[in-house]
Amino acid sequence: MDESPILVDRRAGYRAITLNRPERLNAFTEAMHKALRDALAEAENDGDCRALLLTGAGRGFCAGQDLHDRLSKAGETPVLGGALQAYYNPLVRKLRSLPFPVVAAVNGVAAGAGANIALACDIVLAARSASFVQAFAKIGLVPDSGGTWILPRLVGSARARALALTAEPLPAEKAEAWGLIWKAVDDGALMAEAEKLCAHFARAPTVGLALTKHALDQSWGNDLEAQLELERELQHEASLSPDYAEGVRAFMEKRAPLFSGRRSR
Ligand code: LHQ
Repeated sequence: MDESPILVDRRAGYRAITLNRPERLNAFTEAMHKALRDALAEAENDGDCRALLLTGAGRGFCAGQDLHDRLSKAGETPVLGGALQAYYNPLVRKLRSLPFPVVAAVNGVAAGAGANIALACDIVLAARSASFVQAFAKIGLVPDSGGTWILPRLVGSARARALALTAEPLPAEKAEAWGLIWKAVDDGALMAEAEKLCAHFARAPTVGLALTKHALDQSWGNDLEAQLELERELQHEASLSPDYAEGVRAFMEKRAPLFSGRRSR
């Protein structure tokens, strides 16, 4: 078995990253955080990378923080706050701001920070056998990794509160029905669906998609007036991309567009 805490597979136009500590349901250690941080920076700096697929090895997606690891130790020094500041918060910010779509393929249980890291991705597909658990309440912690922000926005206050306060597992199909995730799919079809989506994004107008991610994220804090103004600015920026020119040309010529994903002319 490969001992690296994450596996990176460079595919045509996208990268697949697999959290790889299956014996611990891919719980996060400091080493795994560092490896993931480096892999995300590399993907971001690679102009040919136009999507990212995030999944887990074995039967789980991610069980959150590894409770045996140094970062989990409670005591006199407030190490947990430090762990969020050093690793979890930058990870969530990075997933939200990567300049291409991030697809989570949740292959099994996603618990604690593992659930909220999945939910920070742009599109979440989950195997029918997977579940989402806000496990924090079972160990006296507060949902982190953006959980208290994203849960009420995705499922509304009543459901967010019950999920966070009870730590009850939410099965994938119910997560789809509640709008927590995009789709629950048959276990055997999960990876093929996620790969198909990433292959689609690898040929998509990446600049426009990156600006779309930004607009949607900003909308939570904006009133309509501010959002209209932002859309005006972003549309101007999108219209300067070579892919906009190609999209219009292809439409006029009644052919499929060939998007380069290039960030400037
Ligand atoms: C684990 C873990 C795990 C270590 C399963 N650690 N070994 C941020 C900042 C700093 C510190 C604190 O935390 C945070 C954010 C957080 O993420 S806090 C939340 C941490 N996560 C949890 O509390 C979840 C703990 N795990 C569970 O509740 C269960 O394992 C779930 C519901 C995920 C899965 O249950 P089962 O399917 O029944 O599997 P299992 O419990 O038998 O686990 C399989 C193995 O994985 C087992 O090891 P073993 O040697 O006994 O076979 C577990 O000990 C290990 N494992 N989660 N977080």
